[in-house]
Amino acid sequence: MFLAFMVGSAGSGKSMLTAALAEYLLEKEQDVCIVNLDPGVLNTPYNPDVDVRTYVSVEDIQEEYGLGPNGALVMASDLVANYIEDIREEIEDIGAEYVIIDTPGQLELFAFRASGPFIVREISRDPKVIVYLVDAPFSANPLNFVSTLYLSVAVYTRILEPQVYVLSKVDLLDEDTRERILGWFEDFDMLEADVEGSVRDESLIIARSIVDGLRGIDIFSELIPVSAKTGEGLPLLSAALTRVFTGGEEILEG
Ligand SMILES: Nc1nc2c(ncn2[C@@H]2O[C@H](COP(=O)(O)OP(=O)(O)OP(=O)(O)O)[C@@H](O)[C@H]2O)c(=O)[nH]1
Ligand SMILES: [Mg+2]
Repeated sequence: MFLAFMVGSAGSGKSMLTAALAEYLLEKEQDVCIVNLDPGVLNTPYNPDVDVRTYVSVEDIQEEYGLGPNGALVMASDLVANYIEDIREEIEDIGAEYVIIDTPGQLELFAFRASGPFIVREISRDPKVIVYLVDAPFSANPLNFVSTLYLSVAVYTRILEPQVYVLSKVDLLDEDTRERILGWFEDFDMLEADVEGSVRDESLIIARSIVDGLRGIDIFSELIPVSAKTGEGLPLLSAALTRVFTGGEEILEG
């Protein structure tokens, strides 16, 4: 069994990508199980095989504890940890080869509270990968791109599983912007130049230092342009996942 967690900032396209990747793998006649770990989601663009909302209800928590929507979401995400054995059993009973896991809308609920890393650790002992979504329209600004990468580093320090980077919603970018963002990921000198160009003089030293900070971090392997809407990039993403899961021994066809 292989587990792929979709992780990214709010609205980065996690749920849509969960649906699109599952559909792609099913078409390739792979066994797929979809898990929804987001207790706050109202409608999912897929039919979850395993759903935390069976165990935890944000509405009930809001009523019972008199919390606002954000407080209730925090509590709900933590409470999911209490049901991790049930969730693990459900996933094991289904016994699919690929388990695609949609995570809570707010990345910080999943990555920065104790419950998220605990859930990732306890959900299975099988190989895992974090699919980190870099929101394409948001990342067209070089400083936003840098902050998204830092966020992914923070996720890595918490979860310590291999990360595959996806430039999500790439259908929303024009060709130039798309190439520029992909170029930044490959070449931090280019990123530095564009960051410097986008800040005022007094922030220049800070801008240089933050890009320099990225140079020492070697978790950035490749950034795969993907659209859940058009299906672009799904074969590349699937091949990248296979490489992680098989330690590079096997490369998926087409
Ligand atoms: N054009 C385009 N829009 C997308 C794509 N993926 C997602 N969207 C849109 O982006 C918005 C957010 O998508 P979701 O999949 O719900 O993102 P999410 O990360 O699950 O969002 P939260 O769980 O609410 O944080 C929706 O309006 C989607 O229709 C894509 O590949 N292309
Ligand atoms: Mg979602």
